[in-house]
Amino acid sequence: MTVSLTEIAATIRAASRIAVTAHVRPDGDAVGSLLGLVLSLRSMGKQVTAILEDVVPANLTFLPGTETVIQPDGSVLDIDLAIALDTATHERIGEGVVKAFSAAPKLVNIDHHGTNPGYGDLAHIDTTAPAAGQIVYDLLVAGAFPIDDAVRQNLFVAISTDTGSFQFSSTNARTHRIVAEMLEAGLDTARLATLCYQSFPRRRIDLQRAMLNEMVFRAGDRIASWNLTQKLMREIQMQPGDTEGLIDTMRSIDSVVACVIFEELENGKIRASSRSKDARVNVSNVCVLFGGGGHPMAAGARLRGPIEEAAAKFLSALDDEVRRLD
Ligand SMILES: [Mn+2]
Repeated sequence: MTVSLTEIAATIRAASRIAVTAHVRPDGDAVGSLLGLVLSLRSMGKQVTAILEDVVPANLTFLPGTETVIQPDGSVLDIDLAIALDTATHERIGEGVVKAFSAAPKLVNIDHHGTNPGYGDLAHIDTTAPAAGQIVYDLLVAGAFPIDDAVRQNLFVAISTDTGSFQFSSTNARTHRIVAEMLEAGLDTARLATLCYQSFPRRRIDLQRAMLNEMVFRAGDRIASWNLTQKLMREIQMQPGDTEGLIDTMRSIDSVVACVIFEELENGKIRASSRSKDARVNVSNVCVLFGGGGHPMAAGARLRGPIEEAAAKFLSALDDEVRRLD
């Protein structure tokens, strides 16, 4: 059951000690929607903890407020309200954050993933929103909560990164209206776009070069995939956040309708990160087969290693999905 943003705003207004989190391995939408909400609530005088299981990746540390984000230290937070943003399942907030939230009398779940089961005491799941940041903006409007430049910077980056710079089909009229309001309020969107898309470390380009050399095609060049190994990550000293947007290069190839990056994690598991470019090809359905999920055109799953075996299994299921086009 999805509750209205007005009801969630009232719940937030009634709380004084609040903690906000988002998913593990946070991306632009996770960090941006988290800090957009946190900074607004702090300027209302609320005592707000911003907590993420994993550190904010280096490519996002330009966002105002990142220096105030903490990681769980094993303790349980003394709060009236916990909020999870952009997180499709409760476990995806991370083990440490689950524990930190364990004494919270109420958990609010705000998300845009269709596979979100609606966990928590109050859930607002809007699959028409292209980014959790867009829902947070509408929540701030619904509650008449303060929106200043720092809040706008965070929510703009959340929306921009999750829509692929307003390219993906999930981008809607509301998305552009929100950005228009931000521009009217004086937000420097060009500066933020430069920081997001024109400021890659050389290390990240080395990673991209390896991908271009090593990616493979199948299903008549309609599927592209790449295995990102621990060996390569060590060689180029990869940092969290370096892979963000990398998959879009594969998706940009004309014949490609679906693409996947298989990433070898430190624990030996394989993270499959998949994208589709055709509404008839639903990569979320494929990820669900392996216990994952997400959006129809952007989804992920974790598989057992080794990487070659995980890739073979996933790609064979993806072949079936792409065959829908025949
Ligand atoms: Mn998102």
